Amino acid sequence: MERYYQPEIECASQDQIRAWQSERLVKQVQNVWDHVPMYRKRMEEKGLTPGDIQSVDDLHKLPFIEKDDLRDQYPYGLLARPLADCVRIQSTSGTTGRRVVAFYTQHDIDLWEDCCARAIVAAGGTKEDVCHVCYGYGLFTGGPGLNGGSHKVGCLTLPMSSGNTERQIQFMTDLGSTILCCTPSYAAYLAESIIERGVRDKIKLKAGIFGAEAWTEEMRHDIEEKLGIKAYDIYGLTEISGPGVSFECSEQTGMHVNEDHFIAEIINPKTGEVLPEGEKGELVFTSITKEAFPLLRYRTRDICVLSRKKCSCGRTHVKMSKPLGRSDDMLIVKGVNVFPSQIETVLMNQGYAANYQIIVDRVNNSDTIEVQVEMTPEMFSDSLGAVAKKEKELVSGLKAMLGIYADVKLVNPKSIARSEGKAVRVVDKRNLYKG
Ligand code: DLL
Repeated sequence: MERYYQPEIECASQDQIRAWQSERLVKQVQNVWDHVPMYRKRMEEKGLTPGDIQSVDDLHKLPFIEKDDLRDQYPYGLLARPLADCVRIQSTSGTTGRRVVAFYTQHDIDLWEDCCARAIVAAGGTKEDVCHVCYGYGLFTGGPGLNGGSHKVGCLTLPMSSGNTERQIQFMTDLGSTILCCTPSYAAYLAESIIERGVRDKIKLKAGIFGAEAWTEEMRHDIEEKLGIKAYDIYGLTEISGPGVSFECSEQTGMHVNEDHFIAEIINPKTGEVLPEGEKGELVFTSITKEAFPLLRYRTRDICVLSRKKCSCGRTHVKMSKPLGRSDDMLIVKGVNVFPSQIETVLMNQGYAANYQIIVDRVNNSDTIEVQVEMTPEMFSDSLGAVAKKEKELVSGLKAMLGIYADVKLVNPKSIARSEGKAVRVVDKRNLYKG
């Protein structure tokens, strides 16, 4: 079991972690200076040479890099190794703009899978487990990452990929899956389907490793209760490797960043200033061990808090909070910042499942926001008056949370499309009127 629990690394002292980071950062800076023209140019523009970066304390001197830089350099501009040394590409799931592709040498694949293996072990995984992976396989990193991690732990791995819920449940019951890996929205859908089919007592799941999209604590409790499991969060992004950049342990109070591979910083998204531990801001990562596609100070757009508080699991690597939203997912409605997660919290606190959609529009020059949420099956047979009362309760709950009026529409059960991957919760019609 302990194969991928590496206490000498995961429980190392802060001094040791800093020493590893400094040594690896210095090497990585020299590497990109030598091999990636864009980095050399950016550093020169700031009057920097590799010699200016002596330790992690100098990290803040380096320029940031952003998603647009990756798009501009598409496809090969940021490669730090000859293409012949690369064995894989993966790509982001973004639907707008040019896709971003990331390259991996075999060493990069290995370290990525090691990170996923650590996540599985932290969720209680051992070689006795049956690990059911229904993240998508292919260009998306979810399936390949957790698949590789599961192999390393020695679990029996079911490479299910996403979709075909009937078959997922069949295999889950026939083969006794014990660990489920998928997006939280798909886990919620699977839970709903398992209960509907009356096979809850036939499943042997004990843990779920859910990530790739934002989900609230309320949703965690709902899934845990419906499936009778412990649900662990896992975070990552294609640009930095994929899932496993950070993962939750038994304490379930944030995700340990694999600090021997990635340096995390929190910055003020407006000014770029580095913020002290405990302050909320944009998460920035530097990959210090990657060969093919190393990114220095990559702005994730995810809004988080970092904490070095002692963790009961013994791991010492810094913990990041669940992303509190993405700076580019935040909606500004009537001048007020609205995060979809705030809406989800209100819905789930009032007993609804996480099947909802947020529709933002502009009518007569004023923003409107409508939340459509499915009635529970019990409510479906209620009188119109009872439904109107429930809608009112939701409107006042949302007003208290967001500070603005949001229209609420209770819709028929099952009328909102279920997602097999990342759920699309927001339809911002205002974008249609732009340009
Ligand atoms: O979503 C990698 C992944 C796969 C992570 C499976 C976890 C599990 P991308 O498609 O590149 O990669 O999307 C990365 O997804 O910047 C976050 O905004 C969001 N995200 C990822 N994990 C979480 C999470 C994969 N646990 C983007 N909570 C990131 C909230 C998450 N958001």
